[in-house]
Amino acid sequence: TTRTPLMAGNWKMNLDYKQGLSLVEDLGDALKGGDTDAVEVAVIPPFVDIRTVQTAIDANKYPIAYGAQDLSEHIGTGAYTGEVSGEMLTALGCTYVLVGHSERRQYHGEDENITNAKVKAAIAVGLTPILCVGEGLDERKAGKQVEYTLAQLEGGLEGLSNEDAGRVVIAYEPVWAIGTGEVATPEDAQEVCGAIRDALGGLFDDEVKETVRVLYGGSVKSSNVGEIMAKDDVDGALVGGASLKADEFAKIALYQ
Ligand code: G2H
Repeated sequence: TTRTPLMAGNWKMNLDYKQGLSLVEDLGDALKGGDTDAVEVAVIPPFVDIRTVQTAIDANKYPIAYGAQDLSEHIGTGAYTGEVSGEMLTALGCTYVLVGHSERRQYHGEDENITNAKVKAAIAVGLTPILCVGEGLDERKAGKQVEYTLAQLEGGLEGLSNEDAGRVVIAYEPVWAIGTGEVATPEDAQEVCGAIRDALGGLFDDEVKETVRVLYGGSVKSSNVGEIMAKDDVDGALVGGASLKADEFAKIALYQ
């Protein structure tokens, strides 16, 4: 395919700004000599680390993009205590923003409406949303993983034009495989990632179907990334725990 793989590290609620600085510097070093033209490497730190990460990446010209783990669904400015707007993130040079991660859905009550509003808020300011979708253990046991995941996909992308949909990244993360050490098999990943791509073709035009990157997430590490990336409809990885170690994440990112 012509889709450039995206290897994104979601730091979650880990690393203060000094620790984040060390990690991004170590990652920049670890990526040296690797073929970073063939992949896009991104880090997704906590909000309070982003400025520091930006400064280090700019100063050292590291081949690393970056983004945020969340954004407000409100556009512009306003009395929304605790919220961070998409504009604030673009001002920091962010490329990406996670939307609808299972932890936001589970612990912060983010439903389809909020997720859809956040996707739109991201696109409105030129950020690339990484829309996270995926089933839990109950749906998986019932064989409903495709149906459940596609419903989240459709809800998250509702009302988007072809042009806007073409800019989104989708991350398929089976919730039962997140941070648990359980990994979906490459075949499990391909089944749902392929279904996502087909569904994109039904919801939007063929160009959207062919260009949108579909990532896999859930206990990805250097020892399993190769077989997952070998699947046709997997265009990258969203990595949590294993992205907190520079050498390990560099190995994952340069999986070829
Ligand atoms: C899934 C993933 C990254 P982990 O949440 O978003 O985390 O790799 O720790 O399972």
